[in-house]
Amino acid sequence: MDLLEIATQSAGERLIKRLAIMRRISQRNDWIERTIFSPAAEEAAYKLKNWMAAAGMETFYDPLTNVYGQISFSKNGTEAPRIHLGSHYDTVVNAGAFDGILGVLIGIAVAEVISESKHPFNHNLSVLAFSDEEGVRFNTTFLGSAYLSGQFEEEWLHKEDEYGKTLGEWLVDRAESVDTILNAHQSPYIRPQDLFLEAHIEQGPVLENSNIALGVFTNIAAQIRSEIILDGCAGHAGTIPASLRKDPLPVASEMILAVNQLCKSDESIRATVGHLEVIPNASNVIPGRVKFSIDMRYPNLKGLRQIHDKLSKQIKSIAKLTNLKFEYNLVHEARDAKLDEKLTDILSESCDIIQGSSIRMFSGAGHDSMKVAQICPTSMLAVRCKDGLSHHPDEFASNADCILAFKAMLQSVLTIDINC
Ligand code: HGY
Ligand code: MN
Ligand code: MN
Repeated sequence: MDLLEIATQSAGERLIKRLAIMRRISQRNDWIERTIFSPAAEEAAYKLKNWMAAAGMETFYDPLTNVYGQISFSKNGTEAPRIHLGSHYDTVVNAGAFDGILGVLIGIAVAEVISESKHPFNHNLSVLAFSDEEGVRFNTTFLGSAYLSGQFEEEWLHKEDEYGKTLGEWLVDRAESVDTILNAHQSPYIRPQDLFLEAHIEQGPVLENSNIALGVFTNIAAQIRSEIILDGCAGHAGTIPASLRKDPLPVASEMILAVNQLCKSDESIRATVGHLEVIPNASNVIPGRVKFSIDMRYPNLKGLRQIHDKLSKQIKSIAKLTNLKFEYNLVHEARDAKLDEKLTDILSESCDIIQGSSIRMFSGAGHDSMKVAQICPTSMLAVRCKDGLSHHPDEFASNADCILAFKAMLQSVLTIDINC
């Protein structure tokens, strides 16, 4: 075996070991959960930074605990165009062990091979570990990738978590001034002259049904998230007759049914009520407040906005017929992303080399790539996952498929270095 093959072999072994280490880093003992600013997220960030440093990278944290590293191989210094690899290291609640983190660890493995093998390389190579793609704490997504690519929005500083603590307040704890955050626009780390490649589990069944390990995403669906708050009056479950109740839960149920009907009406619409809060949430108390989320996806933002308008009107008309206080808040919107054709071709050719074929696919799941694609050429490698399951503890990608994805990503980076 030559140096490249030897380095690839050992980096692949470390990749598998690190996936196992990462799945044990969680803020819960009973499931995987790594939310931005949690002790688990910070433990993960620390490990990732050390692994990047061990790959020979100059490493950084930023105020949002993105972790990133760069080896400047370019003779034009650190400001020359960068090849960014990576994904997110935060997770949903009761998460799987591959969503996001696999792409980060593949990026580190590629950097290790190029660094260790001393393979001739002329680009600045950067690995990114985004801190908040899932948006669990503040119910908005892509905070990390938006920040690093100069797309941070000041209003996000006022978003509260479940304890009422705003992002801005979290930054004070982290000895970061709000100005630092807002000035990041001036010198983002991800720039138009760079490019970004993200490896990510498919989170769907297409690759498994096609009996193929790797594919390439060409487009990512648009997404909208909204939050509905209904306020009535809490009361004693045993003494208040129905006619005197101001119970928000039956009304919320009618609204949630409307969401479900919408989904059934058109298979290309994905609308989900994933978060439902009943307050005070006690069996012998009539609820006083109900909060729930609606997550909507559709191939393009124009169509999604029309569907969302129709649904929100329907929900508002249900609220109007009641004597409840009602709030409908649009909390997040991300336009669909068309990924870069040239990079998609390179990833596809790498899949052909590594596995003898490849397929081009649409991603219904959102990714940091949709944010970064608004700044620089971006594309994504999709990795088969068992039963297409994700956002679930049984989420699974085989060691063999993870290694194939790593090799395809390495192949793509070496091709880009020669041709771009
Ligand atoms: O929700 C999504 O599509 C992504 O997994 N954050
Ligand atoms: Mn996810
Ligand atoms: Mn993800």
